[in-house]
Amino acid sequence: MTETVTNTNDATADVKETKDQINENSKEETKDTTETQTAVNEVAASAAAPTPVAPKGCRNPHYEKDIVYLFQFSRTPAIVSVSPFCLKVETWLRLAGIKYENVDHKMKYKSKKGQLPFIELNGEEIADSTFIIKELCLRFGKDLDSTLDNNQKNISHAMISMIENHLLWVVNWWKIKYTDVMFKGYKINLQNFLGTRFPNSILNFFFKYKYRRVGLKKLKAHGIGVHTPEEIDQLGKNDLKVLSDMLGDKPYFFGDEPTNLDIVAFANLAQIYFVDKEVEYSLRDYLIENFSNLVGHVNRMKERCFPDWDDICKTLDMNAHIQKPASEEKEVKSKDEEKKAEKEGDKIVDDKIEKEKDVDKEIDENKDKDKEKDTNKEDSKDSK
Ligand SMILES: N[C@@H](CCC(=O)N[C@@H](CS)C(=O)NCC(=O)O)C(=O)O
Repeated sequence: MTETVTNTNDATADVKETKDQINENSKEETKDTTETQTAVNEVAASAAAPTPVAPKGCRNPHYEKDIVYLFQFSRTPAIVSVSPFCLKVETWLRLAGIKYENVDHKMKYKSKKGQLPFIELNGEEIADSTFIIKELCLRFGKDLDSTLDNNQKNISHAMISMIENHLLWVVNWWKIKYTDVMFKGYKINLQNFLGTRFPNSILNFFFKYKYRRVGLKKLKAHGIGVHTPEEIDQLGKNDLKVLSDMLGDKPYFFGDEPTNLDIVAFANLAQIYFVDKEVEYSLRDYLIENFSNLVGHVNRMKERCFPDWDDICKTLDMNAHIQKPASEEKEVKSKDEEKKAEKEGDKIVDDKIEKEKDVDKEIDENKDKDKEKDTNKEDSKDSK
């Protein structure tokens, strides 16, 4: 990251020196003053330009002007973001061609609204995917819906509402209800996800406990949580059918170019489609078997917006889109090796736990057998 906060003292000294030099020269010769004055003005202007002072609470004080700093979740080997809202913002940034950096905070921060994603732009926090996109659209003049007529805009609004307030909750229900399966489905390694060296078995236990406890309450509050699994599954299938019908055989929902609706649809369908095939997920199977146009859409968006998708999932690099100096490349490679070692370490711990469980089971069984023998002895004594 480039340091943008310039040293004002040095700059002021430079200006003073330049001015003194020019004054000296002007005493001797008065010609070329206009040219020289322009140079002075330029240097003075650069020194007088206000040094960006990070506002209080800014998480990334060494920001570069007009670069969007995105705070989201860590990568996983199956999907670049397990949050449809975060994936929506990153996809939008890429499609709009706006310079951005992900802040690799390992879930340390949340917005003032208590959620992810949020961004910082010139030191200012903007939270919530919809408000982020609205603000960036205004500030950078990049409206991806600019070609839509009023009717299309209304349809887009209604469809986005359906996806984010209904389909997303069908998927959230699955993520919360089957946390273990979800972890496997996205190949989440909590050590890497949270950036800690605590053993995964302990992290899994606490994270799942908290995630489930909070999640189940949210599902109830939303309303989806009161239905049976079969009913929820059907609700999801209904939404997929609507999306598939609306898309038809067009490459994108409103024609040849993607708009905000394509971004939201992609960010949410990806959560279903990229669940690892090793894991059972009926909605994913239904999507693949029945809606080949939606599958085509997900892949089209992935290729267009994330040509580095596979690379990201392999390296878990938050900023694969940014060219790195050679020294950092090496660091990424050694991090890869570290991750591999961590994985192997986890397997050893998991195997050990399994073995310990077997030993415990054997001890319990032996205890039961001993008890049985003792009771039999007692019984035979009594009968004698
Ligand atoms: N309306 C928000 C929703 C964001 C949201 O629900 N984020 C979730 C992750 S997908 C989150 O941060 N959850 C943590 C929490 O609510 O405590 C948006 O569009 O950004």
